[in-house]
Amino acid sequence: MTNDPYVSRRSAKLATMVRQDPVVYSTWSERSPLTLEQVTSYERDGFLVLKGIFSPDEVAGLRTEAARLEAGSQELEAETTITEPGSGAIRSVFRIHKQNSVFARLVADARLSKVAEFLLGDDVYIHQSRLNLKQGFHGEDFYWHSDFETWHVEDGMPRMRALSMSVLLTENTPLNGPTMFIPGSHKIYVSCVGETPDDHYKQSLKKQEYGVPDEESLSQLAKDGIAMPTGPAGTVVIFECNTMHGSNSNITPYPRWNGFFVFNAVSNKLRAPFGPAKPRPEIIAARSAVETIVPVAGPLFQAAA
Ligand code: 6CS
Ligand code: FE
Repeated sequence: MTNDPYVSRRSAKLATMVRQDPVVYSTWSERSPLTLEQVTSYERDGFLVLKGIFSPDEVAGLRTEAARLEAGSQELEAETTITEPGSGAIRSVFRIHKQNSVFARLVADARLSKVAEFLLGDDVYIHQSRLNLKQGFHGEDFYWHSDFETWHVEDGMPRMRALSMSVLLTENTPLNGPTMFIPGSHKIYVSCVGETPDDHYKQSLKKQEYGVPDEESLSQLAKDGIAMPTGPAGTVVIFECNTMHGSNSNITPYPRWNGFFVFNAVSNKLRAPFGPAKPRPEIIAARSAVETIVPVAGPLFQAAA
């Protein structure tokens, strides 16, 4: 009998269970990198929107770098680029913090990393990074899911002590498929049905079909509403690893490019997957190359000499 409190994809029976882990692992003080109101809001809702933490020049620099990558100006590790099942347009570029110096600097930035350290109550490292380039006309949806359910079952992430920071690289409007969150859903774990297929990630990163919550559970979670944060490039949306989220397809001409950077507590490093025996590759889940982040203060881009 497994003593895994977050069993999923093990039976044909659906189940939901109460979260067994704290949401915020530190006690707030005047020295915390967030206000008490922000911490309270994040603990209650499972996500938090930060606007205006980067200067217009920094935002422009991030946007330019994303456009360079999208235009294919940088050679990327082949298997890190995921295309849309329909059009073949680029859907995601994984492990971007290891392939590109601008995003390597971004994840270390104190304005992000120190917030992650506070919320996770530990030193942190990047479990996964990706640019999700939801292109105009061709950007397809990301169906509802809990990231933790996948990272627990397929990557062996022991506990809910991780969070994602989504840095908007183009404006997210109600029209071009922003990420939607179900407030409070992080406090309920939805155990999914179905056996994880071998090499599931080759399919799931294009369109996830296992580890997908059932409609009854989703309807129950969403009974008090769904939130859809929008904002200009440079907005940061922090969301807890178990917050139910998803996004619609983008049939507008306006690209929705977002960077996603997953901070995991170093005390929560990956073990053997709690589902399939074979761990997912390093490009999706850092397992051997785990480097504790050293927060870096100052502007993202050094002023030209
Ligand atoms: O499987 C994963 O790790 C990825 N899948 C989704 C839909 N969100 C988290 C992550 O990018
Ligand atoms: Fe996700």
